[in-house]
Amino acid sequence: ATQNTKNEMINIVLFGKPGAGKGTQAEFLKDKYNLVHLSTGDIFRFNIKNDTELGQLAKSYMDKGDLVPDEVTIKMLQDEVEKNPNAKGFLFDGFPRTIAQADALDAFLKTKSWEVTATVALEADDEILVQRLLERGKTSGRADDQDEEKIRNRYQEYNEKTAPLIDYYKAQDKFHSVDGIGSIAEVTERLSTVLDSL
Ligand code: B4P
Repeated sequence: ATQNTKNEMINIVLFGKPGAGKGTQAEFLKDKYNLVHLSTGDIFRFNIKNDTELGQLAKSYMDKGDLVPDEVTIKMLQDEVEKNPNAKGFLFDGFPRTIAQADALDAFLKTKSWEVTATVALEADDEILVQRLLERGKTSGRADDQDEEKIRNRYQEYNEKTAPLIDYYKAQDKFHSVDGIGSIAEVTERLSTVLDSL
């Protein structure tokens, strides 16, 4: 396990394909490990709901199932970290999603003498996940969950831009993965086993 020597700061990256359950699991993990939960997807959706400039920009990408540009996402994430000066650690949910975002995160944390402690990935088959998202789309009102074409595009974005992060974190010896299929409680239990070992 990697440790931040300067302090007890624990920074976890929760990783996985669209619909893998990152947001679902983060709700449990943030309380259990006393981490500040930062979901870039949630922050974008909050901005869309409030019709901010950032929200309008993000919406044009998210509605198609495209990733929001790196500069915008990175700046937003850094601002959110700065808003939590007393955090004991962060749970990054849905960020980073590109190598550029991962590099920016490493560089940014380094300015505070922090680092990513570990990345935990939720593993699941595309077909199961597409079904989950279509199911959610019936009630979520999320444009990106509504039709299969947009959902497929999100998987393409994932495969092209996000999947390379697996090797990125493996090279740093920080990559862990757990089976994301099973009940929500079972998956939380598997994630906890990894986090407790850090
Ligand atoms: P996110 O909000 O991160 O959404 P996600 O990948 O769809 O979902 P997540 O994995 O959190 O799944 P959830 O728990 O909700 O991203 C949305 C969009 O925002 C992106 O496509 C992109 O456009 C933009 N964006 C976000 N971050 C970005 C970044 N860093 N850079 C650029 N763009 C970015 O679970 C999904 C469903 O499965 C739910 O309905 C849930 O109830 C169900 N479920 C969960 N666990 C289950 C289980 N164990 N069994 C059965 N069902 C389960």
